[in-house]
Amino acid sequence: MKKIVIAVAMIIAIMGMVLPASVFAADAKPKYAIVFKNTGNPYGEKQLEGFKTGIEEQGFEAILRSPDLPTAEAQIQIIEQLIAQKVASICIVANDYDALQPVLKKASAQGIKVFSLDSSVNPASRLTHVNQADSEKIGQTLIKAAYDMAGGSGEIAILSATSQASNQNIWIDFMKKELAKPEYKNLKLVKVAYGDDLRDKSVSETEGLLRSYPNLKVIIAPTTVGIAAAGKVLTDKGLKGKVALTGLGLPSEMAEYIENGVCGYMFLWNPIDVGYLGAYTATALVTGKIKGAVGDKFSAGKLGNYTITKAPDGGTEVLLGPPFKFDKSNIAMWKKVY
Ligand code: RAM
Repeated sequence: MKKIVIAVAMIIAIMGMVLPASVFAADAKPKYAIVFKNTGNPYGEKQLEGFKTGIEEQGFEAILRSPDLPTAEAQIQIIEQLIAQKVASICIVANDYDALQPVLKKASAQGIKVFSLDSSVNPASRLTHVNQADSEKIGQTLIKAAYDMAGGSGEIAILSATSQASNQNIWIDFMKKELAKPEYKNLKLVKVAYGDDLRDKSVSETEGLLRSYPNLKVIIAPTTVGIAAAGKVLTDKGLKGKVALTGLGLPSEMAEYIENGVCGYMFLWNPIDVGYLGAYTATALVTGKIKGAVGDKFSAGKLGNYTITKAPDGGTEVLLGPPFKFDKSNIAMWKKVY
């Protein structure tokens, strides 16, 4: 018996010397990776789920990663591991616009196709960016909502995610530009608070806003974690009708606060579709169908055809579509979807 075991081991060892490693690999499918901001965010899980579906239905392997905390450092560690794993592409939902550049450049230099999704990296670090909705329109839509909820005047505050998240920051920039228009002169942005997409911190930041600004009329939270935390605080404190709430929320998490009237209405897109579009962007880049240049066209499975356009930051992007409004009339249906 011992002799047989030794003989088999020797045969395996010799084959290992003469045959390429890929023959032994359990599966030699190209690996497509996505890295989200942090764990514990149901929105992020939906995006990862859409990416996985899109990659697997094309016959490839998806690697889904998220660090525990939403920091650039934690994402850099994960990207280093993905480079070592020789993935075909990396789709990054960035915790910082610039800080990931060295590690992403390193990945690109090794032939890995790098692009961002949801929260972008700078144009020098990416081939393109998968954007969920027009960034300027998001800013304009949220300010218009706050204006209507405030009755045209008063104090408003923003509850964001991390101070370094580029998606939140670009939306906040566009909100500030919108607020500078004459029609919004009576609306005063008193504070931008950062809940870091962590539930507890978002709750305490909301409480801080209420303490510091007793006349606050509206909270805009352009983050699904933030808006759900604010919905809970306003509900628990019985502030419905006194402090209004809007922003970008996940229907399944926000249904309760839309149904109880704390949040009149909010906006979002389908996070599963964002991830799915990312999957087809990844394979189109890896096969060379697109380079990430303006005018490049590709087909994204069940979502149809897309064309790459110029992004507001000077890089390029693929736009999923317009944001969708959720209110009492449709939330019951959408809360079951995502
Ligand atoms: C949070 C995340 C995500 C953002 C949504 C709206 O879940 O910050 O990046 O796109 O909100």
